[in-house]
Amino acid sequence: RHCRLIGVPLEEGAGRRGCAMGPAAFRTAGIVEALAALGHRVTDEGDLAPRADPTARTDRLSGPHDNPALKHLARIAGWTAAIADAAFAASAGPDDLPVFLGGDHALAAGTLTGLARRAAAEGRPFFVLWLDAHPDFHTLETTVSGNLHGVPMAYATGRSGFAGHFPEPAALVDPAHICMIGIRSVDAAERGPLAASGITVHDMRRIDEHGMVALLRPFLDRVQAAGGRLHLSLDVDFLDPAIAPGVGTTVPGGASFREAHLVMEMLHEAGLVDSVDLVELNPFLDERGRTALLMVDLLASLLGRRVMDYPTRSDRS
Ligand code: DIR
Ligand code: MN
Ligand code: MN
Ligand code: MN
Repeated sequence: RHCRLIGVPLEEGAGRRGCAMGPAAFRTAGIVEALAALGHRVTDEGDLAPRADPTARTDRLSGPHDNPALKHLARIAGWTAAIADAAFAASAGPDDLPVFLGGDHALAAGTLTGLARRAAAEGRPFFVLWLDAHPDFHTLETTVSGNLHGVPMAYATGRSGFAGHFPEPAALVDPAHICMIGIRSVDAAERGPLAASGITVHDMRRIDEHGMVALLRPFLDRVQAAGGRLHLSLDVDFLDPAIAPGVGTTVPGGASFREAHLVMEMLHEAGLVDSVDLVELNPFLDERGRTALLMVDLLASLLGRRVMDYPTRSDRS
């Protein structure tokens, strides 16, 4: 594959600063070298910048639907426009595999809609595997924190209230083509709409009870049968905080080291993933880069690294 690394130093969508350092931390953790060692062509395409988006002239919604909690609305709208165009452009070639180095999860408003546009142009259905503690299914009107990393899935699936504030999406994501795994923090205002949406939601309890394979396999079979384009959106807080402390919104009871690698190994074997978001890494909160290194190892697993050809610590020293 041609792995196209695209840095998205966006941190205004999260409640704590630091995600803007994410792209640099992934590079320091050796992401280019890890993918190149697997035989992929790798290009580091640098960092994106937000557009001055004419859609959002203010940080406020007007009228009765205003939400005083909202933070950086116009700025995130400008990022969304730039990211959506970059995602569409970076997915044009048959071998292209764009990897978006976040940056907080607000960046998925751009990647999901830009990649949905690409899939539509190809005449293929677009599927999303969402690995996260959170569904990020708030609208601009329902978010309580006002942190816009909590809204990208609502925007990309066409929930109401974004028009005139975020860019008009070139294409939407069909909720029936979304599978969420690892969910364990859902706000009250998200619950009803999420349950009614048609999105497949596997919370942590379902992983405990059925195991990762039984949850993931049916979804991958559906993508395969449909000839679909598959996007992986991996939020650091999918992982248990004991192994991934470098994130601003830790939630106890997350995916284990092996559960996470198993997902990546299954995705590699299926050969279906066409694009990836690595989001919410906050190097300011990390412990000597261990979360950045784990995320790079997971991506390497997705792109073909196996135990039998992985250098051990003693080989490397
Ligand atoms: C919470 C936390 N649902 C919010 N969201 C996210 O602020 O809306 N944390 N995405 O990572
Ligand atoms: Mn998220
Ligand atoms: Mn999350
Ligand atoms: Mn409005």
